[in-house]
Amino acid sequence: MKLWHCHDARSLRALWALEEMGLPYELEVMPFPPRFLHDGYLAVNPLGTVPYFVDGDHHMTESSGICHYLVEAHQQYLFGVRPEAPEYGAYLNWLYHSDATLTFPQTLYLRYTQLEPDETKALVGEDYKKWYLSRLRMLNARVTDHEFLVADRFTIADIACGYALYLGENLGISEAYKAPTLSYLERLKARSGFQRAQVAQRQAPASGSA
Ligand SMILES: N[C@@H](CCC(=O)N[C@@H](CS)C(=O)NCC(=O)O)C(=O)O
Repeated sequence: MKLWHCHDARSLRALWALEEMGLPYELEVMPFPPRFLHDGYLAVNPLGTVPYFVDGDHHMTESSGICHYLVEAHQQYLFGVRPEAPEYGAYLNWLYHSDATLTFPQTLYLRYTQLEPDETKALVGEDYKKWYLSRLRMLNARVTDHEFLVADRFTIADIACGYALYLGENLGISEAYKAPTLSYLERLKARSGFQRAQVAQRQAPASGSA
């Protein structure tokens, strides 16, 4: 398996999952955005985004989808929920929620306040920040009286949604997180799998700067 990654980008979901599962993988860490700063990356992934992931004939570009793939294709059910379990619907819902509902407005905040800043777009960015924070309502309610999102154990749903919380922290917009959400994020970051992913992304040889 090979994962193309940029430091702390959404590909961290896949890297964190690989580390939690203890699966062997090759990691290529590129400068961000790789579309411009990593020669030849568009030939690998025409979208130019990270993650890009290859396992044999399987090629994937969706961070939460890769986590799901690893559970199913590599039989990592310790980190997943089987269809016959009562929590299966909730599990899939959190997995999709992580990117479609949470990371989506964060990306627009990042784009309009940091990557392409100008006065008008900054207002749009601020609006998406508020939108993102209001969308944490469901997660906050859940972690107020549960240690993890589903099945009373750590799963890839925690990786997928936990990454969105971590991205919010890196974007400097976590000051509005409620106390249960903040403690949940701290619990996730304290995991050895998360720490190993951090070490892996720091230690991988840098490649392909333009
Ligand atoms: N839905 C995809 C989105 C992938 C994505 O947009 N990744 C961002 C990094 S967080 C990226 O590569 N942006 C650079 C670009 O669009 O050129 C996922 O969850 O993996």
